[in-house]
Amino acid sequence: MKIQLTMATLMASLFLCSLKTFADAKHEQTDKQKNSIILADGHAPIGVMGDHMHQKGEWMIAYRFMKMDMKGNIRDGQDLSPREVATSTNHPYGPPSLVRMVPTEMDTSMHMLGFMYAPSDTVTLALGTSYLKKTMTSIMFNMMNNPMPASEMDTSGIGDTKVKALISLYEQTSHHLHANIGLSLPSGSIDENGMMGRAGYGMQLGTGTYDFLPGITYTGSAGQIAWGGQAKATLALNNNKHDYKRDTGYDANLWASYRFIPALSASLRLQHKKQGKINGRDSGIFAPMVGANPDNTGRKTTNLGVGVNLVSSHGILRGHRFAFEWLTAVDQSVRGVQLEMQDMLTFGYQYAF
Ligand SMILES: [Cu+2]
Repeated sequence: MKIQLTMATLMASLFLCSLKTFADAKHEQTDKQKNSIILADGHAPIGVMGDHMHQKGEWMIAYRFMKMDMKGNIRDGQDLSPREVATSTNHPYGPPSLVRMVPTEMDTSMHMLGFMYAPSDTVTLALGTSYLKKTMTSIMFNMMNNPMPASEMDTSGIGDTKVKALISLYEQTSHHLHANIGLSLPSGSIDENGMMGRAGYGMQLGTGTYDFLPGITYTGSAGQIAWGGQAKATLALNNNKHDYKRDTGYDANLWASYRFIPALSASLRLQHKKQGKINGRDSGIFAPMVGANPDNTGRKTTNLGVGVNLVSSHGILRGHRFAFEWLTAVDQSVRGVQLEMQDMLTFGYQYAF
């Protein structure tokens, strides 16, 4: 715990120190940089994080709104009705011996605020924070397996904080490679309550753990076509205060875009990600609901996305970027019984100066 705190403090001070040099660096920007054309495809699809670096002294602020929809239950690739889930899913902390609370839908919306700053051409620092709202609709079954009216519950608050450094590894006119080194700090709550005890793992707002976030990003371009790939992992460094952590997860992305005019590009993205299962158990999560059992956590999802990037090079809108991406799940496998991922929308605004 001490080492992780020291690491966190170190990264935070690194970030703060670099802010000091901002004023000086700002003056070094040449007239050429000020008048250059900014290309829409200079950034990856908006759902990809840490895809680009900045030039020395450059800042960026970013706001993203993400909305994810999950609906319907699946097990072993089969759709299950709420009653099928209730009559066939074990509740290990019983009685009762079967789950009584079955989710039918879950919406997650997230507001993300990000800052980037480049103390040099080879290092870009990034800080990200978020506000989350999770809403879950469930059906409760009585002892005769008859459904009661659907009920809704939600949790909301600050999510985990991410501190990252992007380090350039290879830079050429049409090819770029950088390492993503990050740390996730447990600012998100893992104490959210439900109707009975703590809410399920999926309804909590943070991991409760310090997570190491290594990754690598490649981007390339030729004329009006740009492409890229990114692989990232999430490794929990400790067990949280409720005695669990998530197993290692990963997120792999491939994308390509076409630029119609300098200000507008459209993209396609293929994403394959794994969310690690809950390792350990929070004894405060014991209600007879599907999401209370770590056996019903962890999943692999393959998503396909289409997106649009917009940027202006002129006037007062110079440097302001707007982007939009819609991802839909094309394949997924879940451990145990879980809600099925449907789609995800991301809207983003970015401004570099
Ligand atoms: Cu940026």
